[in-house]
Amino acid sequence: MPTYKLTYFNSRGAAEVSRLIFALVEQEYEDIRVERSEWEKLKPETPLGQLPILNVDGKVLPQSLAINRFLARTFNLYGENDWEKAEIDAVLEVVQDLFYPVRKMFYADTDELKARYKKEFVDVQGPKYCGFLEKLLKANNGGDGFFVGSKVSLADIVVFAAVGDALGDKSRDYYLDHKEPKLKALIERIRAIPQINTWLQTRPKTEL
Ligand SMILES: N[C@@H](CCC(=O)N[C@@H](CS)C(=O)NCC(=O)O)C(=O)O
Repeated sequence: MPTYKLTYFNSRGAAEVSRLIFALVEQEYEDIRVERSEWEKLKPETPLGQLPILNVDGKVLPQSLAINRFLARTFNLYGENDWEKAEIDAVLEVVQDLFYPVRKMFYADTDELKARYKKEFVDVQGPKYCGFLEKLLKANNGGDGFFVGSKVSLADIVVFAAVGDALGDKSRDYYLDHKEPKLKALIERIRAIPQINTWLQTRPKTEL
């Protein structure tokens, strides 16, 4: 069995989907959390000067989405055939679309702009993209199972991380007080998976 080391900062951020996958499949790995003070020294030693990175038996992979897909393929969470993989990709792309306005809101220069983008997000883009997710979810088994096929996949984990977990308690204000009952129920189903729930209870507590 390969040895896995995941390096990121001490936050959920771009590493949490990978951590959730490791938790779900109960795969041992080293969860390395770099302090900002250590980062300047480590940065030039990383492939792109960015985190997260995944080290697998000495080989180093950058880019969180590549890492997530690699782990999903390795642990059989990336669909049963090419069509299912494409359906999973479609869900991942909706989440990427959802993240554009989220980033705009977080990186706004002034409090006034931040408030404006937050309102736009809560009123317009959040419901739009959560509506897309609800639609895709309902297209499979009426929305009472998972996004794709009959078992949990990368799609469910990514949506859980983005919509149910990314902003911590604030996630509820931003996304889930909307009208997407199936999406809301899926988030709670994923949260209730014992391995996921154990990770959520025991992981380091961080704001983001
Ligand atoms: N597309 C990349 C973005 C990576 C990225 O921007 N990482 C940030 C943290 S979320 C980083 O390493 N910042 C420190 C730096 O650039 O010095 C990914 O998803 O892995």
